[in-house]
Amino acid sequence: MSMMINPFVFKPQGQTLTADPGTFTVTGNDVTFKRSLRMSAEPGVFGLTGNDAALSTGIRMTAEPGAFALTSGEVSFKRSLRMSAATGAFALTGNAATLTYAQNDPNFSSVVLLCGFDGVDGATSSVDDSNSAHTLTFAGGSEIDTAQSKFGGSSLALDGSGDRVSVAASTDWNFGSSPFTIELFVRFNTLTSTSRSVIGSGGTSTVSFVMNVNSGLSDFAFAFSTNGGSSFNQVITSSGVTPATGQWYHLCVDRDGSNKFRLYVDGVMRGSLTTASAVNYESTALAIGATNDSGSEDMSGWLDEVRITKGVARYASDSGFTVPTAAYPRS
Ligand SMILES: [Ca+2]
Repeated sequence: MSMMINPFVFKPQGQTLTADPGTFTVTGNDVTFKRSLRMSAEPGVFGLTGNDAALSTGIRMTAEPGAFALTSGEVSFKRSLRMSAATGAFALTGNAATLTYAQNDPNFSSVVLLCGFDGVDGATSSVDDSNSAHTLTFAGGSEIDTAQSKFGGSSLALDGSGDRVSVAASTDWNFGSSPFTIELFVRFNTLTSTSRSVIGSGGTSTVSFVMNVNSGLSDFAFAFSTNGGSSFNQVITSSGVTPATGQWYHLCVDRDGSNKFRLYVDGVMRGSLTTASAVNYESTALAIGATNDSGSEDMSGWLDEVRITKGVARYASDSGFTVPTAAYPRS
């Protein structure tokens, strides 16, 4: 691949490419931008030319040999863009641009779900950026919403009345007794005295796991079953934090190699327990925004950057971690 960059400033460590207002050009033969690309251009002339291109839903763009051109006065590509061009002439020109490459994730091969919910306001579909590329099914009135976003300009909006995004049954949710990490950003619109769930899986009479706000609204919790019964026999509740509406929280649970489960709120460990038992698995859909795919205890609010990593305890620290300040890497 050859690439000419002018007048970009390239910062290898931060993997960030920026250009001040003015003309810029990126040209090359056989160019590939990965999904982690963020590219935006302020109002002004913008041109993208190359050899044949197809732009499909999910904002994936590929180019086969042939001629293609994409032009606009103002262009913004979201994080989920994948752009590639086969060998041949390729040019990218514009007026003020920022290209940001996310840091590579050394555990990306273990990521089994990664949802940024970036898209057009009101859209009822989105993509899973993990290698599993699960199909996301928007139930009820679930939709992409640009009114609230942690990263990427939009998030998933759920109204607490039948909304959830379901992801079909998969052994990706069968954690067994191995490490795993579930994390996401959530912002509640309303909270009532009923338990409200942000993510979960399992049946209604044979439960698996759930991350939620407990009834009474006194704490967050991660609950799971080790016996496949009708109620969660293991519960980690948070202490020292009271769930509230109108603010983003980073919620996370991980299980390390010593079988310690930690529940973190905004990077602070707020609860833990240790058990060697496996987390029950019921071969049911994963519900984003509810306890299960029946829609039980569905939440009202927004979710962003939902990530599940199987086989890895990403944080495994009583001292907690620094909450991500950018979207998770897409590679
Ligand atoms: Ca987003």
